Parts: sequence; structure tokens; C-alpha cells
Amino acid sequence: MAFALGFGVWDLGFALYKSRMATPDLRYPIGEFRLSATTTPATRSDAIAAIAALPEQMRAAVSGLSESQLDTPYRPDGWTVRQVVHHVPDSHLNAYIRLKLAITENNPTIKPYDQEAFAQLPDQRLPIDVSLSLLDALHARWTTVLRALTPDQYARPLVHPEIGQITVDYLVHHYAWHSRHHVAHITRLREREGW
Ligand code: NI
Repeated sequence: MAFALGFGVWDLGFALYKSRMATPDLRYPIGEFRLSATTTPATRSDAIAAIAALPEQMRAAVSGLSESQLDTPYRPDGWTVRQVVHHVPDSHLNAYIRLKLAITENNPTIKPYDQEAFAQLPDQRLPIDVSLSLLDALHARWTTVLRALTPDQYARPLVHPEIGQITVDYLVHHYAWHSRHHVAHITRLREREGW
């Protein structure tokens, strides 16, 4: 009986897994962010490499898109490609300042922002080259600080009012995920549309 029940639960889990595979969640093309229980020098250097690669990867992801393609939502009811490109430096400017606060202050509380409201501001309709250039400059400075972090600095605490107590390690791994996440919104749209 216990065996039959166990098998039934496994079967249901597999059915859910299959249905999720059949209808991928377009919001999370690489899955949602989870900080691994064990972060290591290898996961940190992989994360910093992902952040360093983002400006070039974003440029490649949007290469050759027309104005009307840039103004296409990456999913129904989602941001347009242009809004995604402008959102990433909005987010990463905050990330850069959060990192600097965490390594220069004692357990600072950082400031969340309303990303949906930011995405409606007039600068979100600028040509994407403006944000691609901003990413080049920002990531050059950000990765300079990231690459010099010491093991002690990865453990430095900060408070995100919506998440709670986190560390620099969380920031580094989160923004690596965030870089890949938004590039995938655009590359998956291009795959689906055959662009
Ligand atoms: Ni984002």
C-alpha cells in the first residue's frame, strides 16, 4: 500500500514535470533564481564572468532587430524587447550601488524600486544604443569591484526590505542569473518568431 501510494505521488510529480516542460513559463526562460546552498570560488567566478559578458551578450541578442521587432513584447502582456534592454541597466545601476554600500557600510538597508513604474518613464523609449553603451560603462566599473572582492567581503551582510537579510554572495549570484534571464527573454523570442 505504501509502495502504491509512493508510486502514485511519483507519477503525479512526473506528469506535472512533463506538463511544465510542454508549456514553458515564458517569464522564466532559465527558471527562477535560487541561491545554491554552497557557493564556492568557482560559482563566484562563473557568476562574475556572466555579469562581465552581459553587455556583449545583450548586444548580440538584439543585433539586427528592426524598430517594430524591438517594440514587440517578449511574451503576451510582457515588456517589449526595448523595455527589457532599458530595464537591465536600471536594475544593474541599483545592483552596483547596492554592492558598494554593502562593502563600505555596516549591514546597510538598500532601497527597492518599482521596476514596472521605471519601465514606463520617458527614457524607456530611447534608442537601445543608449542603454547598450550604458551597460558597457557600468559593467566595466562593476566588474572591476567584483573581481577584487575578498572572501570576507562575499560574506558582508545587507538588508533588502522585501527579501530580508542577504549577503554580497547573494547579490553576485543573483545578478549573474538576472543577466542570463533577460538575455534569454530576447533570444527565446527570436527563436519562437524565427527572427
Ligand atoms: Ni529584471
